[in-house]
Amino acid sequence: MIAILGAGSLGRLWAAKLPAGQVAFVPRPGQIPEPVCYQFCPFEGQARRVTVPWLQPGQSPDVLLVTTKAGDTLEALSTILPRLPTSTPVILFQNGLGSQQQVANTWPNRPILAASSTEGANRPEANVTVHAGQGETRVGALNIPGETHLIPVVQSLADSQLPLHAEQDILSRLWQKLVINAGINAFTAILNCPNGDILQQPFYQQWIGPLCREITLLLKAAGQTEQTADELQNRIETVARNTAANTSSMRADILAGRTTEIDFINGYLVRLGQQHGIATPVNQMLVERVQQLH
Ligand code: NAD
Ligand code: KPL
Repeated sequence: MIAILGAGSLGRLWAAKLPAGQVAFVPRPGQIPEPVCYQFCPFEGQARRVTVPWLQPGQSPDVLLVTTKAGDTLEALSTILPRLPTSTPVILFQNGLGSQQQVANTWPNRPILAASSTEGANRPEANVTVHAGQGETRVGALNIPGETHLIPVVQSLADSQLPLHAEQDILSRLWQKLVINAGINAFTAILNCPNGDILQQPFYQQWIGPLCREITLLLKAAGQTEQTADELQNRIETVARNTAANTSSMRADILAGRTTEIDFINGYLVRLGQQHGIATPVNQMLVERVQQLH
């Protein structure tokens, strides 16, 4: 049995793709025990109805997928983890960085893994989940107890048919995605435009160079593969062009009136800069501008 904490877009994608009967959502305390029913629109092919039960008291899943937003993750896990055996592997699917470390530091003896996923899922209506973009998911251990669980959990998720790989250096993968999100998401939210449109905007053109210079110093301070500011900007702009028509997750959150994950993207970079004595005025400015939109 695979349990999923966070019955939102990504959680519903995984629940729909995993074999029926092998997956359950973790309820919030006091949640109505009726199963979750929704229409699932796969990337290709016919839409279908999906029904997912809630995890029942006493049921012990083989693995827990955590698909809450970064800012909700610690609190959500605090409710469920005391009820699960210490040996249950936990896979964190959050974007950005910071929430993963919070979880690993809070439960150092539990097997904690993280996933970096480029799948795209959204919910245009409450009871409709769309698999909007095909990507891949890399899973790796965040702590030593997680290491022995890596291959078994990747095997147990393979039934989903979603492209999935075991990753030996998941922190580096999370960093690579963080850098892209740090250079695209806030701009799309502030400018209220699709990803590709930021490239023509004076606000983006003014700040992307200084932003990449800050990130270059932070990558070095964090012991990550060093990249020049120009290399970073090229990578960011390649992704912006390849996803030109997309609404970024941060812009989507703002448009839907949800809290964004800015604290775990540019906000994480600001906190890292403070720890290392590296000034991050552009990241700070982007955090403040997005927070004003909340
Ligand atoms: P979402 O807001 O659609 O889903 C989060 C769900 O968690 C919501 O249904 C919310 O009610 C639930 N939740 C919050 N607190 C809870 C609690 N205490 N107990 C139980 N449930 C709780 O968000 P999403 O788009 O599914 O994204 C989830 C995470 O996955 C984010 O960090 C996001 O960056 C990352 N991610 C999403 C996608 C995607 O395509 N949607 C792709 C890659 C990564
Ligand atoms: O990951 C993304 C997001 O929207 O969060 C990008 C790469 C910007 C694609 O939209």
